[in-house]
Amino acid sequence: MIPLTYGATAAERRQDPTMQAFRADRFGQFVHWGLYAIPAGTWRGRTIEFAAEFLMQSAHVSREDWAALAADFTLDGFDPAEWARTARRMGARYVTVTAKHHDGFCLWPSAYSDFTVAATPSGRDVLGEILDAYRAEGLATHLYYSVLDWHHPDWRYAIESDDDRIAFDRYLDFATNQLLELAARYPQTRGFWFDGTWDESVKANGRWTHEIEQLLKERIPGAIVNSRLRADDRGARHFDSNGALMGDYESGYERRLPAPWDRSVSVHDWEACATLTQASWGFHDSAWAERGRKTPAQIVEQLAQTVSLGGNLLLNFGPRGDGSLAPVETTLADAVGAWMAVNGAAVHDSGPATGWDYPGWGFYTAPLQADAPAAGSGGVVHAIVTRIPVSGILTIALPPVLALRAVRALVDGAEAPFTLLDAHTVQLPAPAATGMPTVLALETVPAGQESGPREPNPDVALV
Ligand code: JFZ
Repeated sequence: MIPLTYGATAAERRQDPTMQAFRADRFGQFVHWGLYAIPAGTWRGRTIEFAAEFLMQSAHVSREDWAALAADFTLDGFDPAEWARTARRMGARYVTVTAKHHDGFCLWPSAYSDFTVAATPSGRDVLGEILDAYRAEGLATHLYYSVLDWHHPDWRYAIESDDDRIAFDRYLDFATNQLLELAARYPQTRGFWFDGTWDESVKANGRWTHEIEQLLKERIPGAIVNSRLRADDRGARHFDSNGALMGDYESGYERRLPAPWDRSVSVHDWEACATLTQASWGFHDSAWAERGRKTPAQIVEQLAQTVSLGGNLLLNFGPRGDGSLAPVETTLADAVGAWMAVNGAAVHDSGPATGWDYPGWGFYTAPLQADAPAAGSGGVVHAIVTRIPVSGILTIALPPVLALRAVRALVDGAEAPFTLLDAHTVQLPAPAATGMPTVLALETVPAGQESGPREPNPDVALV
């Protein structure tokens, strides 16, 4: 064991109500919105095929020219209630909003910066309006905060001189002030999603990352903080030099997921974030961004894989410069939402199905229970079928302690006939292709009790 002062603070995963609620939510909406949504990937006629929120850097825009965009932040199509309804209909249970991204522009009227919504034509507290709108729809709210800041003169990428150290210490005071300001203004914030922490300057300040996490948790008891904030005494990130997770959940999965069979990841909480387009988080108005745009079925497959491995999925939306949602994003949200309305029981309040091996044709999820019953006690496991075998046959390998009593499709409650190959292996006709994953509720009982009485399955919405 390497002795550490600023390493991991908890040996076990959190089990308090706030953390349990976050875990059970499973599906969140990420919102990247800021000045970068106005040029939307094109600067002075030149489209840059890179993430829109990086345009200031990728198009070599000066601070002054970038700051001038604030005059065009006019909110002409801004309707946060519509964003929130879209997220709720989609089945998201929380939202993470970019309070400040790398360009330093603040969506709230921060007392510590002159580069905020207060300097835009409306002068409104845009962030506060967004958070209120989501809470009105019943979603929990988290704040994204970039420590990296291209606008602030004291930001440093590395500490190479005494002057750098003095400037960067001032910068960290500024960031602390802003974060405590956010906690004071928006005390209903459930979590903080830190980003822009990968540079040498931050890695050399593991102490600050530790202290700000503790301070935020003092101000907002139960606040949830992602691992991306953290560095330890030696600059190790996410996991400390002894391999223990820092922060409350791992936030390293970005535009990728753990392998479907890799159950090792479910020993801690984690959240993956995903883009709808190829690689832009902010709105990118271009043919380039449309290449590789994900379909509803792809999103649902990612969600199923994530839940089966004990993670959350944070799905990104990038509203347009005027504050309206692009129709292609609302259409996607509604298609995912239509699937969730029928099959949400396999996602919400669910997690890995203990003892069930990855079947290849999809994913198993099981209800999260505070007092998890013994693995052999039976109950419902959801089979989310994402890859229909060409044989047309679905094979289910049951954990040896369980027997199958019935299989029902969530979409219509219809019971599917199945055949026992041996005590633990079952075959059934694969569901018909519909373009979206089919969810089957597998009703299990302890092995030896499979002929017992049948009860109605409360997960099945009978139509
Ligand atoms: C960061 C930001 O730079 C980006 O604009 C967006 O906000 C995203 C959610 O986070 O981008 C990253 C951060 C980490 C990795 C890749 C891109 N990573 O660990 O691979």
